[in-house]
Amino acid sequence: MPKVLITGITGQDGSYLAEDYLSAGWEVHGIVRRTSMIARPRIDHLFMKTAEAGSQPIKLHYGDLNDLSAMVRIIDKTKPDHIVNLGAQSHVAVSFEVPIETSLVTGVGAAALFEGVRIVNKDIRIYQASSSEMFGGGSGNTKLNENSLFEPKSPYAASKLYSFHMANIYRDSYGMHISNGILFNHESPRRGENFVSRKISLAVANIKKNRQEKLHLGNLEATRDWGHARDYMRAVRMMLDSESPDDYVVATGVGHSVRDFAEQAFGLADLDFEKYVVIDPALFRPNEVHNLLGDPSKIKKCLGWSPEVNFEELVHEMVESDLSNV
Ligand code: NAP
Ligand code: G4F
Repeated sequence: MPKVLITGITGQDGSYLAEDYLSAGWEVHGIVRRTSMIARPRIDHLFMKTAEAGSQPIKLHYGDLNDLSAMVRIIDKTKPDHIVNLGAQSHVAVSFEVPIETSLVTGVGAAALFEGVRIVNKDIRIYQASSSEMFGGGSGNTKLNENSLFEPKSPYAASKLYSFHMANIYRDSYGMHISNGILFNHESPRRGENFVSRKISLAVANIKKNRQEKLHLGNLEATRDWGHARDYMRAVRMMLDSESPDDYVVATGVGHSVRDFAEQAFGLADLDFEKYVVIDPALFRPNEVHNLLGDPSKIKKCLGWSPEVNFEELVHEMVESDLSNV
């Protein structure tokens, strides 16, 4: 049975990717941090409650991306065919508060993983979760592609750019199969609650059920190219399955503002967003990425990927999910 090792398996993307690999018949290994709470709500459903622990097709291992010895131990023990590096301090605004931690986990942590693979077995295929944040944004209609200039605007983006370059350096220097997916924003009902899409869908549900009065937001005019996380994790597997490693932009090619997202989400619950949204200066970032719009032509042409869920369907799924869960 082929094996995959996923860092960041407890996150939004890790949960979809684990499902995808399991349904394809792979054995799934995940790296988790020790936390005081054992609950891992995004992946709990993947464990068969009645099975013996040893016979589970999914297994978790304690480790931290900053601990090279743990990485080497886990890679050596699990002997994976693929490694997917999703682990990161992934929140842009938070990275201004904890820039050093972000650099260590999101930047150096990735390098530690590549080095661990080089030490144990250079033939393991690796996916590195790079980000459209590395571009620092374009003007409203500029579609960013693999050749666009990188101008990182946050500690998060700079850390991702470092790991992007390290992935390329390991690929070129040692012939390793490492691909960078330059993914634009992707969301789902499993999105972390402090990213703007989920913050909005959750607020809509809470306001509808009289549990919240107002929604505080920052910059409503920022635009993003929002897709669905499940579609984007399908792209990740395509990169890993491809014979030659490469770098690919993954995006829908359609942009919307935060205002558009809020307007549509509130509208789905028959609420007028103007009545509930409060602009809070504290939520503006020290250095904003105003527009992110991607050009996925390369991955469409080379790997045959295209997104299946559009913006309207995405917002609908998130709002419906929060309405039924709140
Ligand atoms: P997420 O929900 O924030 O998940 C991040 C994961 O990283 C969690 O499982 C987290 O574990 C783990 N992690 C954090 N610090 C770690 C450490 N020191 N050692 C090991 N694991 C650690 O992020 P996501 O949205 O799924 O995104 C997945 C990856 O894609 C991230 O690298 C992100 O930067 C990148 N990315 C995301 C998007 C997007 O729009 N979602 C776009 C481009 C790139 P805990 O559960 O213990 O916190
Ligand atoms: O949802 P966001 O926090 O996502 P952001 O900063 O675009 O980053 C996400 O996508 C990146 C890919 O492009 C990933 F690499 C990264 O890991 C993460 O997944 O913010 C989106 C926009 C920003 O312009 C922000 O200023 O929404 C604006 N915004 C307005 N009010 C807000 C809020 N963002 C958040 N989180 N919270 C607000 O209240």
